[in-house]
Amino acid sequence: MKEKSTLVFATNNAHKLSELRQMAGDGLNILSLADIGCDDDIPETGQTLEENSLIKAKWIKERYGYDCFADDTGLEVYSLGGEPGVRSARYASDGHDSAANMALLLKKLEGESDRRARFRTVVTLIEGERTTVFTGEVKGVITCEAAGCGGFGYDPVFKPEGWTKTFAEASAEEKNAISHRGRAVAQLIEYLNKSRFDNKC
Ligand code: ITT
Repeated sequence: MKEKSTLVFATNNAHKLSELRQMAGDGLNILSLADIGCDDDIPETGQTLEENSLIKAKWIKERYGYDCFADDTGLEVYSLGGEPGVRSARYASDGHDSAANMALLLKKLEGESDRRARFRTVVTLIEGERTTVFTGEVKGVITCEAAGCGGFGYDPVFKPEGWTKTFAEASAEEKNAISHRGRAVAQLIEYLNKSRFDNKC
C-alpha cells in the first residue's frame, strides 16, 4: 500500500496550519515551512486569489523542491465592490493587523444595510509537474460589532448564512465543516485519496 501523502503547506499563518492539520487528520502528513527550514516572507504580488495561491506554491516547489500546496483567501463584501478581497491581510495597513482590519471594515459599513459577504479560498496543489486548483466559499453577513474569540482574522465579524453566531463564536469543528477553507480542503483530500487509490490499482 502506498504511504499517505506528505505535502508542505506554504503558509506563514499558524492559524491556517492548525486548521489544516485538524481537517486532514491522519489522511495527510502536512509539513510546515518551519519543518523545511523556510522562513521566507513569500511576496504576494498577484492581483487575484488564484495568482497569489500559485505564487506561494511555486515559491516552495521551485526553491525547496517539495510537493506542496498553498491557500489564498479573501473576504469579499458585496456593498464594497468585493473589498477587501485579495487585500484582506493588509486592508488597514501592511501589518497583518486583524483588529485594525476589522475596525476599518466596520467603519466602512457604518449605516449600510446590505452587509452580505463571502469568504473565498483558492488552494493550489503542486505535485511533481502537475498543478491542480480547488476553490471553496461560504456566504454570510458582516455583523455590526465583533463577537467571539475563536478562529482568526475576520472571524469575529463574519456570521455565516443561517447561523446565529459568528465564526469566532463557533468551535473549530463547526467552522471547518462549512468554511471556505474547509470546503476547498475537502476537495483536495478527496483528490489525494483518489490519486493514491488510482496509483495502487
Ligand atoms: P499566508 O499567505 O502566509 O498563507 P495570510 O494570513 O497572508 O497567510 P491570506 O493572504 O490567505 O493569508 O489571507 C488574507 C487574510 O484574510 C488573513 O490574514 C486573514 O485576515 C483573512 N482570513 C483568511 N482566512 C480566514 C478565515 O478562515 N477566517 C477569517 N479571516 C480569514
